Amino acid sequence: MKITKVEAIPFAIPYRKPLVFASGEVRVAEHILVRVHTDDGLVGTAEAPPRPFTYGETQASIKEVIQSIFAPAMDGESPFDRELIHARLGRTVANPTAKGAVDMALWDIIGQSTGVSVSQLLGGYTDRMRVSHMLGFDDPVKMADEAERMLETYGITTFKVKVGRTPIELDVAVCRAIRERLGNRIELYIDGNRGWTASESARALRLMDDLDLSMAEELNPADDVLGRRWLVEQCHIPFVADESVATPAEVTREILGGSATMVSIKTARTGFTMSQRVHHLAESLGVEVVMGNQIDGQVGSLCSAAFGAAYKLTSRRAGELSNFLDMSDDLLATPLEITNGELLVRQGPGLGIEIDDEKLEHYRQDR
Ligand code: MUC
Ligand code: MG
Repeated sequence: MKITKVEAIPFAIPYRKPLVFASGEVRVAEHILVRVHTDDGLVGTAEAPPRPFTYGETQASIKEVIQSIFAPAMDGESPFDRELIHARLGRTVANPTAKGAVDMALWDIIGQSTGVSVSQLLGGYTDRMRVSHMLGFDDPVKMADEAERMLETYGITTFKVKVGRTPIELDVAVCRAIRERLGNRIELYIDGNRGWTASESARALRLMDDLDLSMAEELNPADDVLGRRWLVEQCHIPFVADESVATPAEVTREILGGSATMVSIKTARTGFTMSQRVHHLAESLGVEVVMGNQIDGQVGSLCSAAFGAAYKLTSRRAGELSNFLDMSDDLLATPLEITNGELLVRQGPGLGIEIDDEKLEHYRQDR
């Protein structure tokens, strides 16, 4: 089986409820649908959500790097030869989201051609993930309302609250309002997207000491090397590295350097192949992981759930798999459903991604 064509299709779907956080905001999902075609008719599919403020990739840059550099590097190769393809893609630095989507599309082909689900190929630990919902910036009452709605409608009991604003009292008030509204029925953790300094983060953690937060993520920049270590040393809950660990090597550096004690795995940026390496590394180092969300659509969330359910370590905590609910529409022919706070992994060969052609035609931007 040989790769014959790689498509990078830009599409745009508005958010009903924009997600705003310390490093940026998303009002329209301007993503790329990646399709890898083979000579025996199989097509692997994945989604690339650009996050310019995090990795410097845009919708245009992802389309360009896939079409001009990655597609020719894969042409005529077998989708099974992932190490060869990664070695070629790796000659281009960065571009994690473009590489991640190409990798996941290859795994989709491998699953389809072997008749096995990708989640089983990866590890096959379970068939479901508990879901955690990310709450973007708003005022305390509105954010508590949103958390309550998610609990009542979808049974979601884990919430990641976006923090990192100044004065820090506003974010502290948000976390307090959510905890007071929903009590001990929920798990609560925070993500600063590097918005605070080390000392602001330390003060915020002290002010929220009674709120039973379970994790703190990227509260301040990892580049503040000593400030980050100082903060992590006094943090009594796991300190999650997210955008500071976009590669397995960065996981090694941040964990061994004392700048984090836990890792967020995002298939959007490490695909399945590099996410496997991050998982194995985390397991070997004895650090916990959480399946993160790069503000993925339904295709990306399905991929993230497939990976998360593949291993004991990745399925232990709730995965951030629900932000597609904030989008006005999506591309899957059979939409994802969250019930009782859980998302089921698609069974059957490959990833189980079937695109609604009419919707793709409507939302694609290259016609
Ligand atoms: C997160 O966990 O930080 C925001 C930016 C990004 O790249 O992912 C999101 C969520
Ligand atoms: Mg984060």
